[in-house]
Amino acid sequence: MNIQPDPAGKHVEHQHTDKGYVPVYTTAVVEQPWDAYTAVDHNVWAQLFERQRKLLVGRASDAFLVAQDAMGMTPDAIPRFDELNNILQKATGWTIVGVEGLLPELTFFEHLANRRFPVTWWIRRPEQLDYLAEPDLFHDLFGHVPLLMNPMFADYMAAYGRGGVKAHGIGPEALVNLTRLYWYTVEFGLIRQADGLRIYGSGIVSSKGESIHCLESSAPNRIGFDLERIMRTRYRIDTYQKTYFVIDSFEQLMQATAPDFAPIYARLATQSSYPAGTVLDTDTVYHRGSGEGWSQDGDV
Ligand code: HBI
Ligand code: FE
Repeated sequence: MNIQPDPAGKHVEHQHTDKGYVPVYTTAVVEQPWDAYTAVDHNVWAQLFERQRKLLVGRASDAFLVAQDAMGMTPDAIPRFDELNNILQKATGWTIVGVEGLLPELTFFEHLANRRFPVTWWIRRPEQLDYLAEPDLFHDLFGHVPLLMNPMFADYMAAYGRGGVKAHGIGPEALVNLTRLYWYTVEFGLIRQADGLRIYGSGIVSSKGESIHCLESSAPNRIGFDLERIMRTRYRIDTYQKTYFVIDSFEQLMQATAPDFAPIYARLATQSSYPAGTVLDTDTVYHRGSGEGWSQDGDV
């Protein structure tokens, strides 16, 4: 961990993870400085919110859209964390807490295990509208927070946090395996609905380009959820994903993460990991059919 003074005066520790360099800021929880947001900040929120909501019709999962509406989020202004917490806490016991940015993994896991989701308090600048390297308020609030209204997903996220605290105690390899699970579900997951594949991953729903790419491009693979397959699959943080994993339901996600992962980590430690674009003959691969149709391998 090398500590370098950050231009903004915050101490930034650079931490090596599977994502390469992840800037890690202070672990402090901060109050949302709502009165300090400028008209430019509120306008960035409004532009991103309206653009994504238009894009997500027919692309985001029903569960995501229903949850976001239930949160009462609008493009009118950056939402107030305390108002969202009144709604969220009643629904699933989760609350959001303001932070400076990415947290050390153990701190992050401890928050999740206690049903607290850390939300970056600042929003990107207008010139960063289409991409920025680390999660800002829009990525966290628009992308991650709504699904915490969904009881099953909310339970999964808390279980994930408990698993993260345990993995941290086991060691760095276990952590890398578990971070891949977060990446390919919470950040970039797809879910199968009767009317086709849909998005639930926060990294996708908060990204204009990837909301389209993940379902409509012929480039990426779309592979049925398999816990150990995911834990063995590397990923990149600076490009669109080469592979998206598809769950059937949040119940499936919850059941898959119920068992103790220690024996899985032990098994994975003896096996090599897969490059992000790998397709195995044991994979269930989804192919884009005509129109809305998606077919799996072996479908007639
Ligand atoms: N910190 N604030 C914040 N938000 C995240 O999503 C986050 C984090 N720290 C670590 C992290 N995510 C990932 O490495 C997880 O896979 C643990
Ligand atoms: Fe995220």
